[in-house]
Amino acid sequence: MSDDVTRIVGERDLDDTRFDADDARAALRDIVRTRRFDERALALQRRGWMSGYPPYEGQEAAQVGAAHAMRDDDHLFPTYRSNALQIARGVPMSDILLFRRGFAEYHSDHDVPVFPQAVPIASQIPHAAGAGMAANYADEDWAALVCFGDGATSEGDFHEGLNFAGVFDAPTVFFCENNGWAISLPRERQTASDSIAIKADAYGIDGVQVDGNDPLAVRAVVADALASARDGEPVLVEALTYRRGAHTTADDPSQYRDGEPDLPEWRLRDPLDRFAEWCEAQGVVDGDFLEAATEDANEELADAVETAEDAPPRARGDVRLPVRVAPGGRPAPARGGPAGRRRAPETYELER
Ligand SMILES: Cc1ncc(C[n+]2csc(CCOP(=O)(O)OP(=O)(O)O)c2C)c(N)n1
Ligand SMILES: [Mg+2]
Repeated sequence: MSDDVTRIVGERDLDDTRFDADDARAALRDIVRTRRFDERALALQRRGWMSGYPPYEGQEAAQVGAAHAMRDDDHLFPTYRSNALQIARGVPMSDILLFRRGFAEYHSDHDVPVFPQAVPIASQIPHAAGAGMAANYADEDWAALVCFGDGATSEGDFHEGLNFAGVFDAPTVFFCENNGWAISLPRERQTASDSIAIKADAYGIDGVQVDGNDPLAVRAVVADALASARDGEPVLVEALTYRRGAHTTADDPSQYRDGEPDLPEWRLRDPLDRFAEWCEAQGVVDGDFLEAATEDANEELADAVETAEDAPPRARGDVRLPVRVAPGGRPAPARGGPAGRRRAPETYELER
C-alpha cells in the first residue's frame, strides 16, 4: 500500500485516533445493518419482489465512514450503489425498497437532505458542485457530498463538476468509491491515470486516497474534506475498496472476472470481518456484539419489508404521473385520463 493512503485499522490503536469506543461501535453497527440490508435486498430481488438491485457488498465501510463524517445539514448526492450511505445517513430502509419496487416518489423527500440517487453515470456531479455554489450564494455553511465510482471519472460531467467547484470555491466533497470495476471494465482499462485522486490536480483542488475498507479512516478523511470544503476548498476523496459481488442482479461477473485480482489483501478482504476483528482486539466490542447488531438489523428489515409490502399497488395509468411536486401542489386528478385533460405537472402531488 502506498504511504499516501490513509488508514487506521491495522496501523494504529483506537487511542491514537480522534475517535472513541462509541464511534467505533456505531460504525460496526451500521456496517452490520447495511450488510443485512444488502443480503436481504438481493434475496428479495431473486424471488421477483423487485426487478433489479445493485449490491454494494464490500463497500459498506467506505459508505458508513462517509455518512458518519457528515453533519446533519450536509447534502448528499448518492448513486444506485450508495444505499448503505443513505441508510447510515437516516434514509428509511423502506424508502429504498419502495423505490426499487417502482415507487419513484420514494426516491426523494426524505427527512435528511438527500437528493435522488443518480443512475446516469456522473450526472449528479455537476449538480453537487452547483448545490455547493448555491450554499455560497445563500450564505449557508453546509457542504455537499457527491458519490460516484471509478468509471464515472471518465465522464465529462466529472470534469465539469470539479472544474466549477475549483473555480467557484464550492463547498463540495467529491467522494469516489474506487471499487476496481465499471461493470466489466477493470480500473486499469478505465483510465491511464496513476490514481483517481490525482485527477484533482488539474482543477486546482486537493485529491486524497483513503483505505475504503476502514470506516474510521474514511470518516476522518471525509470529515477533514468537508471542513476544508466549507472553507471554500473542495476535495476529491478516492476511497480504495472492492466490489465483491456482481455489478447488478443482471450481471454475471464470472464472464469477465477470472480469479482474484492483483490488489493488496486489505482491499480485497471483507470490511465487516476486518473491522469486527479490530474492534474486538481494541476491546470496544465483545463476542455478543455482532449477534445483537444482526438481530436488531433483522427486526428493522422485517418492518421495512412489511411497510413496503403494505404500499397500495399503483394503477396502470399512474405510470404517466410526473414525480415533481411544486410547493402548494394539489393532489393528482383522476388517474389515467387522456393526456390532453391532464393537469400541468406543477400541480400534481403524489401521495405517499
Ligand atoms: C451516462 C451513462 N453511461 C453508461 C451507463 C451504463 N452504466 C451503468 S453503471 C456503469 C459503470 C459505472 O462504473 P463506476 O462509475 O465505477 O460505478 P460502480 O458501478 O462501480 O459503482 C455504466 C457504464 C449509465 N448508467 N450512464
Ligand atoms: Mg466502479
